[in-house]
Amino acid sequence: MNLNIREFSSSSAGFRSELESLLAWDSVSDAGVQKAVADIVEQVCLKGDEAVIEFTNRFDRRHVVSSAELEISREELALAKGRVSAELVASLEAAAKRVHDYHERQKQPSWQYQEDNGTVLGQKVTPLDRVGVYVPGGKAAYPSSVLMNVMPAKVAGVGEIIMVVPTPDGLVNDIVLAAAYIAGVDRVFTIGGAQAVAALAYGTETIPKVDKIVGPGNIYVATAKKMVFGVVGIDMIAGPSEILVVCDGKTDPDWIAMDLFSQAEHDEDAQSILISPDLAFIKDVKASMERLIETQSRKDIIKASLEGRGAFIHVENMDEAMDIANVVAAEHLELSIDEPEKWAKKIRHAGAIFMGRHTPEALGDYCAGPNHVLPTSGTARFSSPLGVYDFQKRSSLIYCSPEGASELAKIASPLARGESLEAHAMSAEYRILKDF
Ligand code: HSO
Ligand code: ZN
Repeated sequence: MNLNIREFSSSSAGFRSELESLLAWDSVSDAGVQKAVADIVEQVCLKGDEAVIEFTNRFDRRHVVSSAELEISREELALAKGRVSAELVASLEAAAKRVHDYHERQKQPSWQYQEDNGTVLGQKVTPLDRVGVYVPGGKAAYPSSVLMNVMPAKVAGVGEIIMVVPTPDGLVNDIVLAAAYIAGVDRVFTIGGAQAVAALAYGTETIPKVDKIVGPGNIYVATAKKMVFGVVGIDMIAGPSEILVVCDGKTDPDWIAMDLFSQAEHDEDAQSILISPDLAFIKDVKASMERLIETQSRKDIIKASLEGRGAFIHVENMDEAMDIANVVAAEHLELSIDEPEKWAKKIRHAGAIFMGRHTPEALGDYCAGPNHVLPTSGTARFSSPLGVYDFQKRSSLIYCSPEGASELAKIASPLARGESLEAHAMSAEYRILKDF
């Protein structure tokens, strides 16, 4: 199949603007969607279960009469797991363990230190009480994402994890439920869309109110999450998936072609880019792609993604490749090159860095251990993978000894008076020791 993929070179005059237009992503929020979501959120907030049931029956074509029908028990999750093949269950369990072990290392302890006069200062780390995990239904229902969202919350010690997953026409996805069981989700409700987000944010008679909502979703879910932010915490709002492969031309072109496909197959808006200093290699990869795409069950999505947002970029050398990679700040960066550790030192912006020819993104998506929920659309410049730290919060700790308070009060008093805040000043001054 002929593929019409954008190709350009860093030495061409219009390179910067070409790169800019390649990376441009318009996440326009539709006024119609905003209005519809605002209405759903308001109804759920006002009417609770009644509204949740009404929207669920309408949007998911269900016939729920009582809110009790919305919950899937742990026993039912175990039954769903029993319907999944032993091989797949073993892989889910192995992946869960690896993701768990990786995230264990992210745990941040509380800390404190004591000053000479006895004053103690520190930071106390506390897991969130209750978290909601949104799991999409339909096309983007990924059991691996259940593991990636739930495991860090588990490791953080979150008190209760509530999962919501829509079941259009009442059809449940056994693999998603098996993943929920294995990950240790506490309660599962078969609701989705903006109504599920609103129910988690405000709580209903049946759905417990949570402190933070994480997990991917369609435009309605993303809009609802933005709308309830402030009432609850939310994770990032993810854009389409991206992969940037840097290859020196010495990896099998079929491997690189398939790595690029692995992101492109997610959806038409996904972005796959190859950077190489070897023009002949770029041609080889293109030929591999044109041959291999015929074998792909999702070839229409792959083609649309590659032709819409994919690119081949020819560079002069590896230093230039790294500079461009830092500008792209890709969600996934593959360094399919010699001495990947050396070059990775030059990378400042990427959600995840996959080092070497034997480290395809797909292994990270499922089971290497690091999280696959990563910053997209260049946001790796300022944000990080989903992690244990997203499910922990921090409180400052201050204990003043009498001597310590006296010393601090002498600093605070002039500052308070400088701000014309007399009560502050006096509150501090009361602590000044007379004979100190
Ligand atoms: N690559 C996706 C995650 C995923 N891949 C789930 C397969 N399943 C995140 O960008
Ligand atoms: Zn993926």
